[in-house]
Amino acid sequence: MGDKNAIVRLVQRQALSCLEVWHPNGQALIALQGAQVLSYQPQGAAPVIWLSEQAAFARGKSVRGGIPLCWPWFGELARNPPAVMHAFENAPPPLPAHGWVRDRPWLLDQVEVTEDGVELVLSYPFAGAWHPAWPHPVALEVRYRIGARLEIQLVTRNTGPDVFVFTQALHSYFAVSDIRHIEVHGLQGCDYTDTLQHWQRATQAGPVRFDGETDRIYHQVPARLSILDPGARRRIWLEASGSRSCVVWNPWIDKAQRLSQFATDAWQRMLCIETANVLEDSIRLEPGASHQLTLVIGTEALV
Ligand code: TA6
Repeated sequence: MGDKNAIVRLVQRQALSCLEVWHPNGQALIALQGAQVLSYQPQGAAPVIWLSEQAAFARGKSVRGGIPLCWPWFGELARNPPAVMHAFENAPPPLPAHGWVRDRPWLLDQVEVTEDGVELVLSYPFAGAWHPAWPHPVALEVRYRIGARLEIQLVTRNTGPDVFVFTQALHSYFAVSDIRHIEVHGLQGCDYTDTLQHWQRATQAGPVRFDGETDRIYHQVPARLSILDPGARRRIWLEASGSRSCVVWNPWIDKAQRLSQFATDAWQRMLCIETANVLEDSIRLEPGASHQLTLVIGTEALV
């Protein structure tokens, strides 16, 4: 028996058809393009997921903010392990950053309303859809559960006869009061690859604090991370499974000027913590096997 007050309706945001989800426990907006969460907030709370004030809801371009789904590679393809790049050696360049499914149409397969929240299932329609000459049959599905928390499950299933290797990320943009006054907890002691320091390795000492452009890939990360935000008097926590990497990114002042759909001061109000499997944490999927990347996002007040 679902909650009779819940609403799931199709709305238009400029060129994009989106699912507006309202449940007594939480609300969200999800674009069918990229199956991209654009906004999420628990009932009565401030937005947890950041959406650019200059967001463009245009076909063929992921909306700045929300939770873009990066698959079957993260970042620049050329920076991926050879086994990932190899699959695309016959694909005509240029290939987009973060894979190709985040800005293409997905299908809505299932809607279920329960007392706790609304569950949506969307899938990428490989049959007949464009993809850059990737030779492997695969099924790709995302499950969202919107309620007092936001639960995400990205499932990749190898439906073909050959093994393949992929990388991936839930590219989550979080809303923060001021990037200069928050900390990320849980990464202390983890090794990371600093993409701004010639991809050199380093080790995180203490909480992550921000005083400049930050673009790091952390490895062997724990399941639970959190953003401590005294200015918002809250902690945002992330509980992941099926993920061994985490990307922490803030563009700061200069890069913010070069980003599309991004106000010059927006760097102060956002932080990406991306639940991922990248670089040495790429996933090797045997024929018939599935991989599930799961993330639960919640908040708690700072007393
Ligand atoms: O995840 C961090 C990152 O790779 C940054 O280097 C920056 O490029 C960001 O993703 C946004 O990428 P996009 O293609 O969405 O502008």
